[in-house]
Amino acid sequence: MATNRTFTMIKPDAVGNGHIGAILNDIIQGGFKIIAMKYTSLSDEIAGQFYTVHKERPFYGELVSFMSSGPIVAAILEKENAVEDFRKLIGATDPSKAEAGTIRNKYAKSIDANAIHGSDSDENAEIEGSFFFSAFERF
Ligand code: DGI
Repeated sequence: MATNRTFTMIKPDAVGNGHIGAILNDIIQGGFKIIAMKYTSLSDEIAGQFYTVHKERPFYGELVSFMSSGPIVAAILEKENAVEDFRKLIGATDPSKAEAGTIRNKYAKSIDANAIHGSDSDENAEIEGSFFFSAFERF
């Protein structure tokens, strides 16, 4: 499998609960290399643009206001089979269904505040990474 990239965000709940260090450690121990990273926060407008694919879903408004409720950490990660392996590392969307040892199992409390984002396809990884990082920030 060729080395490729995925995009992640440590969400406001996990940042607020002091889990940035532990989550980055799990990511690095999981074999991912950090290609780009920033600590920032999202306005309602920017969060709405990022999650525009979910615009028609009933939880879109809640999702957007949650994602703009506090600081986040955004990063581009590299590994063989990055998208699929990262989805395994973070676990199911609903933390009560996430396998033991996964990031959502360890650090998330609910389906809406679920600690971390991971791209669901190579195409979205590229779109999401470019949304946050300009070309010269991506090595
Ligand atoms: O790819 P995922 O993040 O695992 O999940 P997704 O693409 O289905 O949904 C994107 C995010 O939307 C998810 O991480 C948390 C939020 N979400 C998903 N389902 C619900 C939800 N938020 C609320 N409030 N209620 C839901 O049922």
